Amino acid sequence: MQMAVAEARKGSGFVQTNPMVGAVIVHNEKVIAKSYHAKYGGPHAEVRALQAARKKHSAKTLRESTIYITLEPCTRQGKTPPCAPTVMASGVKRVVIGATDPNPHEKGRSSIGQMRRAGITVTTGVARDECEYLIRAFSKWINTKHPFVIGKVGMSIDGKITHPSQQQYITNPKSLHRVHELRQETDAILVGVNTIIKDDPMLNTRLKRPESRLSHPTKIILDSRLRTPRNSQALDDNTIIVCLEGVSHKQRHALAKTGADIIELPLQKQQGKLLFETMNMKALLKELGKRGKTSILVEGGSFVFTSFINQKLIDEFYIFVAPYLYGATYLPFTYALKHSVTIEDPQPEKLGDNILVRGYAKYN
Ligand code: AOF
Ligand code: ZN
Repeated sequence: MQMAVAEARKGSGFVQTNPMVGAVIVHNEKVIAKSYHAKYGGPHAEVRALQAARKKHSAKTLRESTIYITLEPCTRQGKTPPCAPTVMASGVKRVVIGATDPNPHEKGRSSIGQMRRAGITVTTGVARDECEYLIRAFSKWINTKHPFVIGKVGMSIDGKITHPSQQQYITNPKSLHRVHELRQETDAILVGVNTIIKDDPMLNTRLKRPESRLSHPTKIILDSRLRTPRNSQALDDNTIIVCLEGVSHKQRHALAKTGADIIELPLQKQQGKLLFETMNMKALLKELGKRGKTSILVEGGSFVFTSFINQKLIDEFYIFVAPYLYGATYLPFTYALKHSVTIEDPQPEKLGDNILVRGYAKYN
């Protein structure tokens, strides 16, 4: 199943709004075929793996084989025919499944029962945590139509996200590589306008692989009063600028010329008073979900992290910690929080001299 998870990950960046899925076929303890869902709308993982096995092996071999699939086979005609009948027709004797299908359209029509009634031995829940983790964005989006939100921060041990030498990254190249793997996987990357003004980042995916195998997330800039400089590197037709109602038409027109899409959110009021500069992030997530964004990576800065946390909207944290103390002069990860956050079951990972701590957020 670990191998099936690794197969699934090969579809990273190309399958949304569908899930990443991998499948491995084993005969006499030998892998005879493996495959994955490679492209949105394309054939599903288990069907591709079965096709690959059939090319090289006899029907008899298949009848003696086990197929490992990270996700339960589907039962509905979607963009492709249902997979459960194909799995049953293949004659495999055993099916091992990681995660059950969170798709509400599949609820109550589980293929597990169907396959068992057809005489196949079905085992479920193998490496369930990894298999569910693989499809966490899909699970949230398919059920709520809001994207899954990952908060990614690189900081010193004392929680600072800026430091004395502005030119250099706080975290090391290994951490940076993980960040680019995250960008490859997510549909959008979100930053505040201050980050654009100060750093002029490109916000693209940089991994050592051909351009055709790279996926660049849509760049989202939170910019309530449209202060984004027109020559910013991040501006192109894969950019969304989010502003508040009432911005200047002239400025809006000028920024739209770069190809960027501009979303205007309504002004918020509390007890009849206007709340300047506060954006309703939930309204934004709804808008992004409608546009088919299943996941977004929030990359800061402090004001953006604070707003998202105060509105309880970050689902998972990726916190990269570098071995420095910078002191009070520099910007903190967050400003005042309305409530504390617990990282549930934190998963530590050593990346050279950096430590990555990741886990789901629980708001207290
Ligand atoms: C995938 N890839 O390998 C598997 C999926 O519209 P369709 O036909 O592509 O079907 C999408 C649904 O199929 C999806 O919501 C999920 O429930 C199920 N399984 N989907 O994209 C796969 N096995
Ligand atoms: Zn399917």
